Amino acid sequence: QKVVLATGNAGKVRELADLLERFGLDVIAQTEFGIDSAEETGMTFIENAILKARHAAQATGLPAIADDSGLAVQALGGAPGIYSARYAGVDASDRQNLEKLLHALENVPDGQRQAHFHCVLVYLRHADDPTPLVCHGSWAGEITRVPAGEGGFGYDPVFFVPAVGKTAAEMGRDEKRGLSHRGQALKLLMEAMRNG
Ligand code: ITT
Repeated sequence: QKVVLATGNAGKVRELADLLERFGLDVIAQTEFGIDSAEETGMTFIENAILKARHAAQATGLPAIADDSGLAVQALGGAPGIYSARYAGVDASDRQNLEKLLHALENVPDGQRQAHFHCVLVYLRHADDPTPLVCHGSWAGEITRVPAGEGGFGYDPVFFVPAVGKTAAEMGRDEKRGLSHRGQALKLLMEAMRNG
């Protein structure tokens, strides 16, 4: 079964594609079709994930999986949230977003730096599928004062997981996936797909 992975984010592809392949899907990244990105006009991770999956399904005629995710920081009232990818501006790099976050939290004391990653994965059987599969995972951590680690992507170097004593960027790919918002959403999605 072919499926288009509706993301232009290479970090997401690395964390999703191999398990979906092992699950039995023939995963084709959106970039291989040269599809442009969908406009993310939704107010929720769920809406944006559906918009992205629908856009890719429309453009390819294939079933589509999309990931909308982000970081919600308690001391910032849940920001950057759905705006995580463009926190420091529309064309901001991961590094610029992360620097902006550290700056925003400069005066927030240790003990008040809690945050959650969220990931919503959506599976659309076809562009006008009225009952998409929608799965959510979240991951609790704390924002560090300095980046640490080379793995992962995005905010991983400043996302510290106390129970493990590491940032997400200091974890191996399988270790991160065993704990992360995306790993949990993926597990739920594969269960949902197995059940129809
Ligand atoms: P697509 O829309 O093409 O999938 P995107 O990067 O624009 O790519 P989002 O709009 O979902 O995706 O933004 C998610 C942002 O949240 C992402 O760019 C990261 O900065 C952050 N993020 C999500 N999951 C993360 C993770 O596992 N580790 C670190 N940062 C993450």
